[in-house]
Amino acid sequence: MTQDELKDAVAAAAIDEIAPHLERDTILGIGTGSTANRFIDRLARLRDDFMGAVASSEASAERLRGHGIEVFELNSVGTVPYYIDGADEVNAHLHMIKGGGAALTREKIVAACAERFICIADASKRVERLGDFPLPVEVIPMARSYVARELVKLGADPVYREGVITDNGNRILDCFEFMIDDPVAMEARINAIVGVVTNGLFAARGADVLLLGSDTGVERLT
Ligand code: ABF
Repeated sequence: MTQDELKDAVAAAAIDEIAPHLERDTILGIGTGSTANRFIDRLARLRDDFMGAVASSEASAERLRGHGIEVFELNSVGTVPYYIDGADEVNAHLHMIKGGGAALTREKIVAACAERFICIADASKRVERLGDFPLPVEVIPMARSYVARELVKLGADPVYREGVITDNGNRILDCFEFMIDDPVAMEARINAIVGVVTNGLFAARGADVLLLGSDTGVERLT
């Protein structure tokens, strides 16, 4: 199977996972990226079975509206029963690196408000140790150089993602050469640097369910 077919398979599996639980007043949390897009496209067929969605990016909000799915502000919703999103890397503990698409802060906020986080990914995302994928860190623009120096002290090689401004008006530093042995501890250490808005480690609040697509089918890991 191609990577696109695997993404389709996990998107379909996520629909199967949530469909029996949808009610007329359900509002879902929806992530960002090409795997999440496939989920959104399939969700369109169920749009009369639930109320709407909270999106983790402007791009996903636009795609949802394009399918006639109402998009709500998170502040008016409170909690969502499910957050469905992709990942850049995921380990056996369902800790993830996310944020390759620069939407990490909103993704982490919606994930924090979710009762269950369903991660959908093809097998290429599954790793033993997080860090081959450069860890994104969203920073306040004036703190960019300071935060980069602090990240070097932690052992990373941060690179400014030129030309990218996040949905929140901030900048991204990508941490290369940064293998992460203790994702929960490192998430907290990076968050403690003044000027950091969010980092792309989703470990303190990892996924509850991983739907992982490979040539042998979709594996459900918890
Ligand atoms: C979001 O989309 C991000 O956190 C992650 O960076 C990316 C994964 O994208 P894709 O599904 O296109 O591989 O989930």
